[in-house]
Amino acid sequence: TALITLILCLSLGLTVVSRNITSTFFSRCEKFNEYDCKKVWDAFQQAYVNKDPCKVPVEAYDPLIAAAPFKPQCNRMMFWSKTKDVVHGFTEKRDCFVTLEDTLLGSVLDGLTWCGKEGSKDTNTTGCPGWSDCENNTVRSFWIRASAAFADVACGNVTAMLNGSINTPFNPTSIFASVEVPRFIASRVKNLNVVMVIQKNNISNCTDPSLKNLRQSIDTGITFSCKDVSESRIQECGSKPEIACGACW
Ligand code: AVW
Repeated sequence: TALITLILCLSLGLTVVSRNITSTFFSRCEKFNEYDCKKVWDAFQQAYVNKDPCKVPVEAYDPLIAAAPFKPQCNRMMFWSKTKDVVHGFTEKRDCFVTLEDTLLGSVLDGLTWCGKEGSKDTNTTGCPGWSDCENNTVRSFWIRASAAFADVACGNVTAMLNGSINTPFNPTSIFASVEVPRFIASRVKNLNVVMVIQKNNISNCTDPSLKNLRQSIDTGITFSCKDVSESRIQECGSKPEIACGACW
């Protein structure tokens, strides 16, 4: 009985440590019908379990991406930088655009923290390295890998929401600038349409010099446009289904 008690306690301990992320992962995953969530969970775990949380390279997630590939959704793909809340506030209400966080992998891991530990089978959700604590950290490598795969399937008219309330709306260190934009290729992507989100106290807009850098860094053959759109207009379009997607801005 001592042995059985020990085994019970150990498995209970393991369950408590990873229960939250496991149940969140599965309950979010099961909303998507066309994937085998157990297979996706196993591919997810192999990326970081039993590893130093600062030694998980971007490539560690290749098998996860292969287990849940992104489907191209031409003319509906939405990228963003420093506009997470306004973008998702909109995509939640209207079926006009698809962001990474609306896909299976993006949605199951959105807002979560996870990491493993050398010599352990556990998934921890506390005590994990922060975004900038080390280069190859478990969570950051996932978002870089997933963003790259999402950008790889971009096609047709691509939209990006940038933030007019910061100094450099197109920041070279962002995932959008460093991982996604370089993957837009003219043979797949026709236009890159920037929606500059303008709030009351905006300090930049489509005339910002950083947008010139964006225009210059995109593949030749992809046309570029930028439109200043007030945050309230985006919210209005989110709450009024009678406004057609193409008439939002
Ligand atoms: P972002 P990106 N600490 O708004 O262009 C913790 O800067 O980079 O936009 N988490 C962080 C940090 C940090 N210092 N920096 C970034 N993050 C996480 C995927 C955090 O979750 C989509 F397809 C934040 O909400 C977009 O087109 C998120 O990264 C593109 O990448 C985005 O940071 C947005 O990346």
